[in-house]
Amino acid sequence: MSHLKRYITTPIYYVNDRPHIGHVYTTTICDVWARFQRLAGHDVFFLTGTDEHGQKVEQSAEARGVTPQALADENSAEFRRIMGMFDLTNDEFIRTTDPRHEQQVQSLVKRLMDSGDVYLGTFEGWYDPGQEEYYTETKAREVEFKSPISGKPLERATEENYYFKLSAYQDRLEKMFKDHPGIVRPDARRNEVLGRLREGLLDVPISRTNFAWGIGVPGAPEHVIYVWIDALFNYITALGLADSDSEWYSDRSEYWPAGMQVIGKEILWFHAVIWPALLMALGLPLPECIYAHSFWISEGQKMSKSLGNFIDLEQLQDYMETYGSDALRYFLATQGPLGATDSDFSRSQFHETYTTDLVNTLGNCASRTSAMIGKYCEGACPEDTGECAGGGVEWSDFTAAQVEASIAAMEKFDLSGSIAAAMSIVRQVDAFINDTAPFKLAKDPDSAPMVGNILYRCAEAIRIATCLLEATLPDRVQQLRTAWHLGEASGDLRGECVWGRLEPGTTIEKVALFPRVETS
Ligand code: ME8
Repeated sequence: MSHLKRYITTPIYYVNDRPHIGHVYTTTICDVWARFQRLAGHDVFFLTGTDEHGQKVEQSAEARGVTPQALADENSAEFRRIMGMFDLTNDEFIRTTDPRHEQQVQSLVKRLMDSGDVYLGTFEGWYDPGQEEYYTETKAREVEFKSPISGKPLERATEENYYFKLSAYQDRLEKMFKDHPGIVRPDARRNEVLGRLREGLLDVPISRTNFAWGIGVPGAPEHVIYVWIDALFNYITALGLADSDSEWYSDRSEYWPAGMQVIGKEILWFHAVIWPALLMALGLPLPECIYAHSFWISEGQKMSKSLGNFIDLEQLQDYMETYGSDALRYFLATQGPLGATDSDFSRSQFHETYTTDLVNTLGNCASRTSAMIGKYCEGACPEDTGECAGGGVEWSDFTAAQVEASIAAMEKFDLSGSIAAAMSIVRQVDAFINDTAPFKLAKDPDSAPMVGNILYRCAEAIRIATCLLEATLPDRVQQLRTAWHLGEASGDLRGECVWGRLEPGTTIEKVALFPRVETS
């Protein structure tokens, strides 16, 4: 990635549902990336928000006897609340009912009408009311005239609609995938899109007339702009791209194009095909990467409303209370469904990951090291006199290689790879302590310099590893920074990770970062 300004987005979440693990997951992994980029000195804009229009919201509101706006207000507030609850550092929370978004969507659609990319046409075919999606005769036959999502019968539909001329973008989209194969990742997802692209593209209806809860088509208010078009535009309206007189534009327009747009695999088509085609039609640059992750499943089963096995906010809160918010972030980032396979969210695996990585490895190493510095060096960071301390580790080279590996993995949105590189430093410290046994050497007063050398190396390696882990474990790394008097992050991650930055003489207090949790 070449930009100094880095823009990362999550999908905007539907307000007709309550927040659950899926929403927390996507927003958390984006938060890890955003924090990491900020620690590396980049100017980051991190966007999330809520998708508030459409027939489903209108129907849910009607069922509850409230206005769609009231339902949207209530549930959007709930999504906004989780951003605070999980300490997610989004720079904006966009709502599609915000007049600043609505007005820009209208002007974007108007531009597409003026350029001929949007035209009025008649559709005859099938409609899935649950998904708000139209099917051609061929597609409807393929799914046996039933919704592949809800299983309910498709309805016959004839409608005069505005269409987006997607078919005109077939060649340009094919070329896009050829020239920028990394635009959709992981590879398995890109290949899936390519396969479907080869079947040929049809124009997409982008307006509806059978309900009212949405943004009116400019000049034809009986038509409501399709919720997906309205929603996709959030990524650029939040930067004010369609209103050059706005504050949003003056403050944020330079963040486009996005560096990373993260979504779940079920909304790949809209983001990998329709979204780039809309941008091409508007003459805007394309995002660098659309990353479609897979799904969390629960204790081996797909999560669904009917099974009632969604990991909900209450459960997530329970994990946070028991293990701490950093533990939840660590589990989501390292064990989650980045890549092409689904991941199982199970209590036992959560516990095991916490105990193995955070209690027994990182927590234990930091506490052993600080306890020994307390005991053998009066709590002051010793000096590394360079005397061979045994253990056979070239610390400076070894840590430099892990730092580069960790940064490179994060660039590719390989969160677990980035974290693994940092954790390999901590594991090396663990092995080093066992090999060199400073607690034995300390019995002989003549070995004091050697003990100091060993402990300096341990503390310095832990310091470097935690710089790399800070985006994932912000709370506990802050605790370590305080106890070890390391100061705040400088915004120069690479520089901070250079071996030897830890000043001898620094007060190193004992830390207990991750308390052991007993399973009930
Ligand atoms: O689709 N595992 O909103 P939505 C992991 N409004 N992530 C999951 C998940 C799971 N089991 N379930 C959901 C919408 N997600 C539209 C998007 S964007 C212009 C409009 C996450 O509320 C994942 O990121 O249904 C998925 O894409 C998103 O929640 C869907 O949220």
